[in-house]
Amino acid sequence: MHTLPELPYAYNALEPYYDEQTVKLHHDIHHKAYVDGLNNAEAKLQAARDAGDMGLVKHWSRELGFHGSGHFLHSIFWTNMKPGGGGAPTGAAADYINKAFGSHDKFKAQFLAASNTVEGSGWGLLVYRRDTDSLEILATEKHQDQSQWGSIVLIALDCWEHAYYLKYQNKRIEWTKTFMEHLINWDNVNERLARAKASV
Ligand code: MN3
Repeated sequence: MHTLPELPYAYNALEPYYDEQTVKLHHDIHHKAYVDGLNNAEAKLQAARDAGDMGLVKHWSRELGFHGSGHFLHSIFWTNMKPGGGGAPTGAAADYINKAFGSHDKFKAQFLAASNTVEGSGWGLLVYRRDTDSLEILATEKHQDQSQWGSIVLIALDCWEHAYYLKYQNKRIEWTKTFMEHLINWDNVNERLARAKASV
């Protein structure tokens, strides 16, 4: 069973950049729905195995990919932010960003452009690849399309309208800029990079 992770801060801790109402709805309702959807898909697949009936495996496999990816990306997204966040990358994250993208400014320009132009609902992602020991920026549609197998997510920026519409309305470009300049938790990115590098 998968469970909804607690937020690492209070609902109103990210004000004024991320409003309390959106954080509460986004975490308690939207993220929770992905946890429930993932658990349900796993339960239905177990039932299919037990019954020896594979008739709906195609459907539940799709649900597994969608809700599972939704749960895992939201779990990263919450920890990617902190009160008083933002600024320039630090530590190894800064070194890897400079090496992969040329500079923090160039990284930021590409990451924001990728996030702002995801068609429909999706995510801007910064990922680490162990095979190349390098970083990549992905623009993933829904939670699971346009990804790269083997990527380990370091930054997940939610660009679904539910992530920002109450406060930012249609202005996704302001939401993504605010995330980068006032919310991002570089300590968390560095912790994720260290764990990714150490993973097998
Ligand atoms: Mn979301």
